[in-house]
Amino acid sequence: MSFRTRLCDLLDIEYPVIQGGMAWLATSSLAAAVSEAGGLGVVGAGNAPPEVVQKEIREVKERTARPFGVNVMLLSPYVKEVMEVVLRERVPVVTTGAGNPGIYLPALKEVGCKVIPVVPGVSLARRLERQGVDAVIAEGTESGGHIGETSTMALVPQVVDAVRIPVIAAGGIADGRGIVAALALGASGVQMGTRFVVSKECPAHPNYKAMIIKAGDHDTVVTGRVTGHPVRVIKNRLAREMLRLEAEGISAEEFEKLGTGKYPLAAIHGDVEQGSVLSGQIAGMIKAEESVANIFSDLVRDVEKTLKELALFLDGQRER
Ligand code: TUI
Repeated sequence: MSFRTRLCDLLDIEYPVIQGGMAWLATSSLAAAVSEAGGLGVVGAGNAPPEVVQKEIREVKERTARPFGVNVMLLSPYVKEVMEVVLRERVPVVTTGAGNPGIYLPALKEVGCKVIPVVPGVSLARRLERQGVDAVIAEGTESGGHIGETSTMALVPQVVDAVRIPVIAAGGIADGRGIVAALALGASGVQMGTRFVVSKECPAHPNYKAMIIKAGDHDTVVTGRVTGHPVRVIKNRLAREMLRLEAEGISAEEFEKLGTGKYPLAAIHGDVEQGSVLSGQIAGMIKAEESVANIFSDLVRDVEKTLKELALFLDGQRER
């Protein structure tokens, strides 16, 4: 079965599934596996220095001949240098997060790089379409990490109605039902993060993966609203402490000091109580670590099953 959309043609991929560019977690190993499975693998630059991003890009190129992307986190202190690496390495696709990539667009387009920014709302989507981006990712507040305010269910159809370029739905999607729901909202594809964190090819510490597997539907919280950059994480000792200090009126500067170094502490060193365990609300659905190839075969089977059930419903042969 195939469920090709215009996103597949745009990116030259088999399935309209993009992997989230998670800082520390979206390495060459994960990105190459996703691209090899027929989706778009993405290296997450996060706050990494340009030499590290360059090394990861070269490793992806060694592991797969298929298209891949780099996610540029626009609040990174190295954003300019990372963009230079992306241009030099002729990376086929750039996704961006945590800001407006407008000033980098002319240079990226000049080398033929496809640019797909994350947008938290309609106005930025419209503005970026006018500036020539190739697609947008409408990321709902269900997502892990730095988030906007609007839910995927409300955001995606509003962005779809506002632009003509393909819209990719993100936030709260981890299986075939979620993919079909996104297509029903008018999206041309999905971006998934949390499910790929719990894959064999993702280098997240085993404690990090175990925490997502153990999590239920109510186990994420949003910290850092005081900084203007809210982040969804699994509720652990650090998150509780952060929420308590925020309720007591901690300043943005003090909060940011408290957060420094907390992503790698959990993701790499496995301290999932004192570190930040970034995860989407869909964590409760993820039950086991799997290979990326298995995740893709499961997604494809599940999309087909869901579409068949909907067709039976339409024919009056199934109740809803
Ligand atoms: O970027 C993400 N998720 C992230 S980035 C990250 S590292 C970080 N940690 C703490 C604070 C800030 C960053 C961890 N997780 N997702 C994509 C995303 N982009 N979510 C929200 C946005 C966004 C928000 C505002 C995109 C554009 C935007 O526009 C503001 C403007 O300048 O118009």
